[in-house]
Amino acid sequence: KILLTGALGQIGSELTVKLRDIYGASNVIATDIRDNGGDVVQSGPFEILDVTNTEAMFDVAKRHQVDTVIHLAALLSATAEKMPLLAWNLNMGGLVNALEVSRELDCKFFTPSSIGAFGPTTPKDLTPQDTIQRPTTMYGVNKVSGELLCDYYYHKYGVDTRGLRFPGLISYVTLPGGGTTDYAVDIYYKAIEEGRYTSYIDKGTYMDMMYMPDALNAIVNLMEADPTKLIHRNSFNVTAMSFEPEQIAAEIKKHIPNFVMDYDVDPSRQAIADSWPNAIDCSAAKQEWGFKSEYDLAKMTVDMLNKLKKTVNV
Ligand code: VAH
Repeated sequence: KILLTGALGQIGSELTVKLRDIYGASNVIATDIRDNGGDVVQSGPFEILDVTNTEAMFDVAKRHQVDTVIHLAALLSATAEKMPLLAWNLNMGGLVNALEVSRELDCKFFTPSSIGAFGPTTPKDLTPQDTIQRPTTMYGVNKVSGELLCDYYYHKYGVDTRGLRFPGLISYVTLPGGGTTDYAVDIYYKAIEEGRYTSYIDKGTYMDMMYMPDALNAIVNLMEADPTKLIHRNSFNVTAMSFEPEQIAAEIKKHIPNFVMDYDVDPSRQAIADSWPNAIDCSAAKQEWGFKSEYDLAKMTVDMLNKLKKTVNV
């Protein structure tokens, strides 16, 4: 049985559905701080859970006798930079609670890290799996601390912790929320709704990205990987593509010829993006558990536009 926190978030909304398809709806207990009445809430067990409430998390985990914890509840980079202390309390308080539940109930554990765990002194191109990690954002501090804490729980208590350093994730199920890479989500919605987009990230700003289906497969494949093959655990570099705003705009123009993009750079989110790598190396993930991605920018754009045309009012 799987306890999933942050089930209504960008990853959680789709991972809950996928895990219920694979392992059976009744085996995936979805939780979040609120109830939005959507299909995550309707399609299987759902509970309101504030991950900073230790007793509440132990209560849910014990009542459902979970053996796996997938901890997704967190504030993303742009929001965390606006409210750094709230981010520290939620991102680290929630993580410690989820790790303590996993230790006491002997659960397998997953939580995502991010390219945000790297900083301005990290090599920016083909960023290695093992390298300098001195992030300059609260989100990055949370992610590096989280990686170290998850490795600690593995080495000290034997908790089977595993993690992925995700690039910007792109999906059509949830609206962009609080991330720096979310321009690459918003651009698709605006291209269909308005035929135009004003990017808050400047041209020439390369960031790693991945389409959500590849991210969900990576989580399942890592969690099902043979633990004896894992040299690393928290957390693996994974990416599918790296692009800058002009490139995603050009790809959209192939399908919406009149699409136009201009820029109104947001200094705060631009500074976050500038501190991150241009493109990371994911050979460790490929070698240790066979990571691969299916979607490049062209294939993702076709799927995103087709799916969004069905959901947003053109
Ligand atoms: C963010 N989408 O922008 C998240 C992610 C690598 C970016 O961590 O904060």
